[in-house]
Amino acid sequence: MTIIWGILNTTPDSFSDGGRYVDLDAAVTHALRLREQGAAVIDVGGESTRPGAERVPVAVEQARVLPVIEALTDAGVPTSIDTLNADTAVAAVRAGARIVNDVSGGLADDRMLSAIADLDADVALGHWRGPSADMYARAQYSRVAREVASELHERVTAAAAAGIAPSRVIVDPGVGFAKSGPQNWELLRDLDEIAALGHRVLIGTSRKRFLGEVLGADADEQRRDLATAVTSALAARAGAWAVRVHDVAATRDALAVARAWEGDTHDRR
Ligand code: PMM
Repeated sequence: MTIIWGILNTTPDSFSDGGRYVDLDAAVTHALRLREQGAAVIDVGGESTRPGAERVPVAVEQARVLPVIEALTDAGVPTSIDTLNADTAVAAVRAGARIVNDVSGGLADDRMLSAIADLDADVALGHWRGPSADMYARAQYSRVAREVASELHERVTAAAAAGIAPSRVIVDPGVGFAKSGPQNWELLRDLDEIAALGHRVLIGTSRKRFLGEVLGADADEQRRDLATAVTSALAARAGAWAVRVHDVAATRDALAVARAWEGDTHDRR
């Protein structure tokens, strides 16, 4: 069964829910709501990775995320830490996070993989070709899924060399990271090439630009959430272990429909 990661961005500049959850109480309340709606994990991020985003100082990132992770851990809610920084990953796991979610697959901080090796946490390695500020210049592929799989395989090998057991590794093909709209769709269509790596697969399409491109420039957040629920259900059908979304309730319903399609009509209300 595909699980849901609920997104909690504590950044003032994230493109989709920017600024709303900077306040600790508001962040925790929102996360508890996502949990109630069916999120198995709350993915806490303190630095935006959206295209064009500037880096923030590590101290600022940690001041945003650590109190939220501590509060959610106290409340018994599993969390992951969405970070490019090894120091933040270590501090977040000490605060209770169970998974390090590094969209760069360990490339942004060369201390990341060895730091994770010493932690009691799993790691999600994303496909990445460089910093947000200029990633679209790197969107050159002949067969996108094959190249993403091979570059992810390199990251998994680097993780193993750093001492991270393969069973701890989740892979994420990085929808929207150094990929054009059509390349994102091709990647999703060929998801079996990513699944063939033999690791749990995480997919994040939520509210991303390529959905807006299909729906029309005026598509608001609500319409992108509906589109996200559809892509998440299709990703589930293609074998995704987890989907990372803002609107947990809509995706929970879409996943229930996908399961029923597969013959699982078990009532989970
Ligand atoms: N996308 C974003 C941030 N973190 N993490 C993973 N593992 N996969 C993703 O696709 C991903 C991510 C960017 O989206 P956001 O700014 O809405 O969080």
